[in-house]
Amino acid sequence: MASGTTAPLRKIDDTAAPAGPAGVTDAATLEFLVDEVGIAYGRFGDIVLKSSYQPLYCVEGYWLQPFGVEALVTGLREGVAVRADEILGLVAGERREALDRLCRTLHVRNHHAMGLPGMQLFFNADPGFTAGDVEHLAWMLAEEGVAPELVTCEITEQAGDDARLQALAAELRAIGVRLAVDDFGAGHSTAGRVRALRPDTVKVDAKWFRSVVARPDALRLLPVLFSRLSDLGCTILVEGIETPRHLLAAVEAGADLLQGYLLARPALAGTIVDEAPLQIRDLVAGGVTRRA
Ligand code: G
Ligand code: MN
Repeated sequence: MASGTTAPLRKIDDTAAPAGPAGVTDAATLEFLVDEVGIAYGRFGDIVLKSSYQPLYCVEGYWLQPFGVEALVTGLREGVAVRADEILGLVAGERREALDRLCRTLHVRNHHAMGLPGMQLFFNADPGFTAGDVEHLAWMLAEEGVAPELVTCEITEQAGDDARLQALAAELRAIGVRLAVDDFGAGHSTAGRVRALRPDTVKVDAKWFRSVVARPDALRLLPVLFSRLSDLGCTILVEGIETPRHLLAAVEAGADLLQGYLLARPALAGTIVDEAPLQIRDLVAGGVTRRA
């Protein structure tokens, strides 16, 4: 697939749905399309699927330096947003896998088309990610010319078989992709999972983080937790930074990486990503200064 060109409309999967929930989507086709300016998007029945990217920042002294993006799925039905988990919940089995792969294809292809070759790409993968999905990912990265070491798979907090997750971590590493444990502190994203998987990055769950920030006794222990995670070889990303208080608490506790609405919101693929660093002092004061 050459990026930036208008590819012909291509159906990627029109097999009949296996025993999924009844509804119009059972018969719906999945299509991969490219718009007139070269942005890839998908169609699943009456839902248009687009990729959005939210910038991730690295803490460097008093500055936050953009170093990557998390890719997210935006669904639109007649212009109204549909949540990604709602869309994925519409189908099961092979069709869900095909839908999931379509979303990843959009993320990788549009990331490539962004023209920021050094930007790292993070995206979600649930513990059901199969060896076939890993193979498909490796093939797609090669096809799009995206270096696997720029890519991080975030394993979500859902339940998963421990042995399978360990195998998945090994499979992802074997193709050169990095691993994150997403939503640490929520669901099954526990210290046990971190010790078992030894991810490159731990993403601290936003809700959990806020509950810690609200309790002075818990907040005092945060640097200890972060340094233990660092000792395991993990970089620490705090998500859901919405206020100056969240920002300062994360930086003071020793977070390496940050994500949140205070810094940048997700934006649809095709929107220019601002590569300028942000100054912590100005974010705290309510303004934003760009370094020249
Ligand atoms: O846990 P995960 O990495 O998948 O989180 C990504 C989700 O969090 C996305 O849906 C994104 O829009 C949302 N998100 C990102 N930053 C913020 C934030 O500062 N506040 C809230 N409430 N949600 C956020
Ligand atoms: Mn995530």
